[in-house]
Amino acid sequence: MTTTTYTVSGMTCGHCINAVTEEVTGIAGVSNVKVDLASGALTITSETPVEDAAVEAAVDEAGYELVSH
Ligand SMILES: [Cu+2]
Repeated sequence: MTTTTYTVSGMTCGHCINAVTEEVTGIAGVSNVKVDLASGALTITSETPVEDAAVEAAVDEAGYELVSH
């Protein structure tokens, strides 16, 4: 298992957390997704390391922006 933490900007409420969680959970191999609204931290647990581009695309699809990792 691999855990990677990214930072997402633009999230303001529980709906945002759900949207990001749903999209990121859809990435192949991802087993757990945790979002901290206050810090914008997105923590992804996966079987094998996920591609940064896949995470960026998923966050973008949810309507937010990946600012760092
Ligand atoms: Cu929201």
